[in-house]
Amino acid sequence: MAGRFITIEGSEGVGKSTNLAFVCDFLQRRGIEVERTREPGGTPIAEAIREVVLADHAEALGPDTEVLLMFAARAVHLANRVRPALAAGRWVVCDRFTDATFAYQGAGRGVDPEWIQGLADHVHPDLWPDCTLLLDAPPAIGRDRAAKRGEPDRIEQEDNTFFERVRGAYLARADREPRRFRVIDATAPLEEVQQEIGGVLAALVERLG
Ligand code: T5A
Repeated sequence: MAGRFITIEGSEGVGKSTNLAFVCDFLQRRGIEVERTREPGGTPIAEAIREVVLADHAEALGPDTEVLLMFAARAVHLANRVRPALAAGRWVVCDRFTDATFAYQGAGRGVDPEWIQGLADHVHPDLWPDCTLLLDAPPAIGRDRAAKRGEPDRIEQEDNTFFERVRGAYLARADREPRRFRVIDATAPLEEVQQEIGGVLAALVERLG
């Protein structure tokens, strides 16, 4: 049986990595084989592209280049990691996917969403997540949490209005695709957030497992 594809999205520091671990653990306890991964990244080449995208450079790295790098990383990640895992029947749990490109490069940087859609149609015409958990919180909360971890990367250095646009774009996408998205209030204490995610996953395993 083909595997399932679950993604976790949200603005900086909302708790994606923390809750990704919870999701994997929840599924594994139910006997599901899980492949945990992230974007940009997830394979050696895609991780190398991630370093280029997130590092500070003396040379300008414009929005179009950012989009193309995200899709270059995505193409190799899908080919060498995600699709083989799905074909082997594993559930792929991925920290960010194409929704992030619409939110960050589309709404954040002002790149034409039709162009992003065209690249998505080319790179993964047949593949969208079965379920996307959107962790939602005002940017100030996520950025406070993320700041405790250390120096911000190139994208984390953007201002609050950038992250407001990112948040707005995610919520708009969730509104348009209510069957795929589950919006989780990430301002709640972690225990409550994970209780809600557990409820979503239990229903998902029942429906898709
Ligand atoms: N990107 C990515 C694009 O621009 N376009 C794309 O197409 C893609 C795929 C890297 C960057 O790439 C960009 C977006 C990003 O800028 P990333 O690695 O996902 O993406 O980077 P971040 O969003 O920066 O991820 P972070 O690791 O910063 O944040 P997380 O994973 O959301 O947060 P996490 O789990 O590390 O939690 C942060 C802190 O908060 C605490 C945790 O314990 C931790 O200390 N916390 C809570 N505290 C209180 N209450 C809760 N409910 C909490 N939940 C977590």
